[in-house]
Amino acid sequence: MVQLLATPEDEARLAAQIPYVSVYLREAAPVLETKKLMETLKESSLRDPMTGLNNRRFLEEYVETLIANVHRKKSHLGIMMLDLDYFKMVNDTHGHDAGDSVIKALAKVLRQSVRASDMVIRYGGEEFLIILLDTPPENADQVAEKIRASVEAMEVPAGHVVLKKTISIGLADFPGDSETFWQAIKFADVALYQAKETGRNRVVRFIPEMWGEKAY
Ligand code: GH3
Ligand code: MG
Ligand code: MG
Repeated sequence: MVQLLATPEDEARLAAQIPYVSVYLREAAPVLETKKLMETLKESSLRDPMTGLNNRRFLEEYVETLIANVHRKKSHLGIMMLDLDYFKMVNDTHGHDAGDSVIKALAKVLRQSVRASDMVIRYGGEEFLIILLDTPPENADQVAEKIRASVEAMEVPAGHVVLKKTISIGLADFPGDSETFWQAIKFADVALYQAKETGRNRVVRFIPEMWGEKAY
C-alpha cells in the first residue's frame, strides 16, 4: 500500500505525479513478488515438513555465522546429538504412522525444552541435533538431562495404544572439545554411541578417551 500526502497547495502537483507512481508500482510488483517467492522457497528447503524443524541444510547455511558469533563473544555452544532408542520396534510393531507420531511428538518436546534462540535440527530420520547458544558444559548437562527425562515421561497416542519411548543423548562442547565445529559434532556423535552401548536412555558427555584407537 502506498499513501501519498500533500499540503493543499501541493495537491495539484502531486496529482500530476500519480501516473508515474502507478507505472513504477506496476513494474516493481512482480519483482517484489518473485523475491518473496524465492524467500519462501528457500525457507521451505531449510525445514523438514514433517516436524517443522530445521534440517541439516539449514545448519550448513548458518554455520559460518554461528561460529563467528562464538568467537566474537568468546562463548560456548552446547552440542547435543539425540537418537530414539529401539525406534525400529515402533514401526515394526505399530506401523510407520505410529512411528511418525512419535517423531512429531518428540520434535515438539525438544523445541519446548530449549530457548527460542537455540537450534533444534532434524539431523536424520530419528536423529536430532540441538545446539545450545552461549551455554557452558555444566548448563548443557542440565538441559540434556531435563530433555531425557521429559522424553521418558512423554506419552504418544497412536491408534488404540499409547506409546512411550526414550532417547539417548551425546554431548560435546564447542570450542572446548574441538576448535573445529564439525569435529565437535562428531564428538557428540561418539558420546551418543557410548550412551547406546552403555544401556540407552542416558546422557553421556564426550571425553577425549572416547576418541582413541577404536574406529567409530
Ligand atoms: P537404537 O536404539 O540403536 O537407535 O535402535 P533403533 O531401532 O532406533 O535404530 P535403527 O537405526 O536400527 O532404526 C532407526 C529406524 O528409524 C529405522 C527407520 O526405518 C526409522 N525411521 C527413520 N525415519 C523415520 C520416519 O520419518 N518415520 C518413521 N516412522 N520411521 C523412521
Ligand atoms: Mg535409534
Ligand atoms: Mg538412528
